Amino acid sequence: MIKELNTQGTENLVAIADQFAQQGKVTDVKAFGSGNINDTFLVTLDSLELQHFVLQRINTQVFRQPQLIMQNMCMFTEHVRKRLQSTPLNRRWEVPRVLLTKNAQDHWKDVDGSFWRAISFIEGSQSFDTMHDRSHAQEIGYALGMFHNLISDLPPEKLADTLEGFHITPLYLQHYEEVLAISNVSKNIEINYCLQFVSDRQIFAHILENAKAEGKLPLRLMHGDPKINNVMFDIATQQAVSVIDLDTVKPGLVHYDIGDCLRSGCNPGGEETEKWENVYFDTDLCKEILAGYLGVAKAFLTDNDYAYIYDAIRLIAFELGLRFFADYLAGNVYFKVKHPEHNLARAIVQFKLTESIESQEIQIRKIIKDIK
Ligand code: GN1
Ligand code: MG
Repeated sequence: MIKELNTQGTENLVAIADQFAQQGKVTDVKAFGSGNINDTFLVTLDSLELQHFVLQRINTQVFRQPQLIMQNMCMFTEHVRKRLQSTPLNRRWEVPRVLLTKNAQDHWKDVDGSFWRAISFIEGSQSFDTMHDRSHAQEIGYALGMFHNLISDLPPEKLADTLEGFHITPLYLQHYEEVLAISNVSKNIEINYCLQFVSDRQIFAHILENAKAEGKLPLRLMHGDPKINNVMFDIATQQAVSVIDLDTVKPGLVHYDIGDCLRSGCNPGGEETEKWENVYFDTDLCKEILAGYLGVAKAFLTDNDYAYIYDAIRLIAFELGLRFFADYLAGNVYFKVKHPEHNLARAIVQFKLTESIESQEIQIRKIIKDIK
């Protein structure tokens, strides 16, 4: 997809960015971040009021109804903005804003049908792909907790489902079985490892969906993708100031988020490492993230919520591995890849991480119990 854009040329990107440039002139557009689905660019303007914004081409193969994303985003950012106005926090916290086109639309459709939208950039902030230290971990937890806290009073049914089946592990398992049945991939040690790994965890894949169906875990609004590099840090204070990447904010379980944040934040080598033998789940970081999270999220969590935190951590690491592996078998059609084996390598990282989580179950459950 990036390749296609390159052939479109920078000139074209500037023209697209210009649709959203209400003030000033676009002086630069460059690729931004490391997203696996959408194409993201940082746009620079020569205006004093607005120096940058984030321009994104939504992957409409994944997000079939991108207008729902914009609708959700406007709805919940407005809710949070009002809440922060009536009850200000005692530290910097920002919510990305949807920027309109010169024709007052929340997106712009290219001649080739591409769906473009613009979001404000959190000035003076940066994000990281791997965890630095314990205080970084606390801040990541705080960010997710604050995110949940600020939408905890918005009824889940107010937001549309922007990505059906997202984080429903049994559906990923079903998809995996389907692609496996028609895949002609030749087996090797790595592939056999993955096949066995998934096959050993068939029943466990249903744990959160069963708890949801039994009414043990309520449907709430969630972020959907609170991985470490979706938390923005103030460059000067090194405090978390925003959670970005809001396309999957929709009804779901907060456990998907807790699991995703921990599987991402407690993997010191990061999800792109190829040193599989070094992958481990860092329980010290886990403790810090949970402390940061509960510091702001305690008020809306029930006993059942705590009971499923360990399972959520294990499940979401496993689920992401399964998603990467299924996409590898399907020919890399969902996640962007840099080489044909990329999704296989990513899957192994998540499975090694899952193994490490499983081998530390007692310690992780104790951390959750002690912190409650
Ligand atoms: C995808 O595109 P990106 O990098 O923000 C994926 C997440 C995964 C993540 C793994 C909509 O997010 O679920 O956890 O890759 N997003 C979607 O890096 O599938
Ligand atoms: Mg994302």
